[in-house]
Amino acid sequence: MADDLELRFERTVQADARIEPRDWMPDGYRKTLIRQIAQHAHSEIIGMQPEGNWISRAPSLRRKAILLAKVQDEAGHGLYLYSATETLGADREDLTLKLIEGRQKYSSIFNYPTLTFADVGVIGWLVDGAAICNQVPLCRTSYGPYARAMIRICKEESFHQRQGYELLMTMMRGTQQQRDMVQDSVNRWWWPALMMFGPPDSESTNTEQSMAWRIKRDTNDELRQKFVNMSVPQAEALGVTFPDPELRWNEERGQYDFGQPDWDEFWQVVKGGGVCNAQRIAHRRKAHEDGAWVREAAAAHAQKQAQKQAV
Ligand code: FAQ
Repeated sequence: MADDLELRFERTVQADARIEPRDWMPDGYRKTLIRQIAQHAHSEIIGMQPEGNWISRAPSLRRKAILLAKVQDEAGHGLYLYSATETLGADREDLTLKLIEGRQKYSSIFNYPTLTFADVGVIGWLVDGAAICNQVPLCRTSYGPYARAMIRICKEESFHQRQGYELLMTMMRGTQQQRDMVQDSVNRWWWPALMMFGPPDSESTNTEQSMAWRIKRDTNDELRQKFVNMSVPQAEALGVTFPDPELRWNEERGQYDFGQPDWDEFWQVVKGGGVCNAQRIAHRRKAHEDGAWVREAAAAHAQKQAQKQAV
């Protein structure tokens, strides 16, 4: 019986069909999905902070409205993804506690500070750009609820990427000071953006199994290469450069060669030692504690409604 279930699972995955919440799945598959989707959800929620920092100081009503909409989308993505983990039996409150107690990870990228308004544009262009590059293949991930969540999320990420690029185009048409701000921001975010794809394949502990289960559809290095190939022409059109002396077109490979990020810095940030890690978690913890009364009120309301229905 167990063998039959396992065989059916393997066949479904190999046929590129979807595993659904009520289907049998190996414990490791369930565990890996909860880990990855929770990390993704936490990233969306923590990811609201770097840009949220600029909402009250956006330079115009238009920019403020766009930024507000983007940050609200990120909240929506986080909630949507937490719902996907619930279909696997995870508990949202438990995941939030694991995040604020440092027992679960979120993307390294959100531990860097947003120093100028150009950072809002560069986050849209490069950070959302990297997110799209990583997430479009996840629309074909083997777990149904995650794949479907990714379709909607990617559509919204495209808007995020476009607004960032358009913001930067506007700044590049402005004063020399504005152009310098954009270049400075690109210099600071380029390497952290490349780190978003995870460690090199040779150091990636989860890739092999996640690829076999078709949770991941490409390796970290494959996606990083795709992102570099995609970003270089966009940088040229914008009129900025990337801070990588090894970046050049390789005619033979038909791809760009590029240097490696500082992987020691990456691991330091992942382990909690980045510039903003403590601040991000403290902020999230405070928001969770301040919101306790809302959760209690919602639960009391739901209980009352249930009682009314029972009468
Ligand atoms: N940061 O074996 P692998 C967004 C960990 S986009 C921190 O290669 P895996 C949108 C990894 O968890 C950002 N930790 O891992 C947005 C593992 O540790 P563990 C979120 C990292 O899972 C834009 C260890 O290193 N996107 O939020 C990172 O196979 C703008 C070994 O690594 C997603 O989460 C990292 N960068 O591959 C929002 C996409 N990289 O768990 C606001 C879905 C690796 O074993 C503003 N996730 N680690 O203890 C994925 O595609 C994968 O999980 C990877 C990592 C590719 C991120």
